[in-house]
Amino acid sequence: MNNLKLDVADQIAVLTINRPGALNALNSETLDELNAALTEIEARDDVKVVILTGGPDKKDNPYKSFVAGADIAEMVNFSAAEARAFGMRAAEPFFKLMNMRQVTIAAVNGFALGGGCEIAMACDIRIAAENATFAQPETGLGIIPGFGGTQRLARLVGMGRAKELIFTCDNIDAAEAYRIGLVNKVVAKEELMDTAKKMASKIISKGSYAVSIAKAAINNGYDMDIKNAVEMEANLFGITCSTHDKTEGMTAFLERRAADLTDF
Ligand code: CO8
Repeated sequence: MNNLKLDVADQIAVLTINRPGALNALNSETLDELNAALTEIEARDDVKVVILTGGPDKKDNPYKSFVAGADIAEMVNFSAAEARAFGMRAAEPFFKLMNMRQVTIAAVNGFALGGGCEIAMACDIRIAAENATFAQPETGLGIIPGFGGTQRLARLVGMGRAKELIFTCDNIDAAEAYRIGLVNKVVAKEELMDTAKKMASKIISKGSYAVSIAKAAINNGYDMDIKNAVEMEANLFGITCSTHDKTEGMTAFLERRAADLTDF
């Protein structure tokens, strides 16, 4: 892979977007590599959590940029059809981040602009370094967010705030992103990866099958009416009751000992 690095250790896959000359902007090649890497990860039993982050810039500053957007140099001459195809090319890996059975965490280590904010929003959880900057600058470029930003931002922070951010193109810092619910946590930049890995380890210590079913329940129910959503949840709850982990987890509680979860 030219623009992506994959490191797996302790059941955590760290995916680093690495285009130092373009502040990790997403071009077609990177989107395809991301899609291939996520397909591989989905099939791996030794990965329970994926952490997505940005590599250093060309001066080797690791906290400059998470992803500075979609690649403007690639998009500048797009026809309408090419632009649509580019959007759909991103939709596949972005939906993987959102729906894959493993938990996905964006560790936002600097600029998360345009497509950078959008890819972070496709992850389950966002942890930001204190120096991170978020924005949807697209309308200033004469376009709109096209990697799901008009949809996911409104779902995360509410329609009013999403409209303000998209219409004004304002940059917001990590503290403001936390205040409006765009990120889950803000930490000192030096602590970003440790914090993400600690959260990943905590998630891994739970029943991984139950976590993946809970993720599916939250995702699938979000756009359903509440009655059908709760029924869907009851059905999924029933499935978790057929697992070893349910028997072991509850028996261990009653016997006042630590549970030995096997992830199914
Ligand atoms: N695309 C391509 N190259 C980029 C991008 C980008 N998004 N961002 C930065 N770069 C490149 C610069 O061109 C520069 O390259 P070079 O060194 O060869 O001149 C290098 O990265 C370093 O950038 P700067 O010199 O500009 O660094 P600064 O520290 O001065 O500024 C900024 C950093 C503020 C991040 C600045 O680079 C910037 O404003 N970047 C663009 C941010 C932006 O507008 N992002 C949104 C892009 S649009 C988008 O994401 C749409 C998504 C949906 C598409 C859907 C299609 C269907």
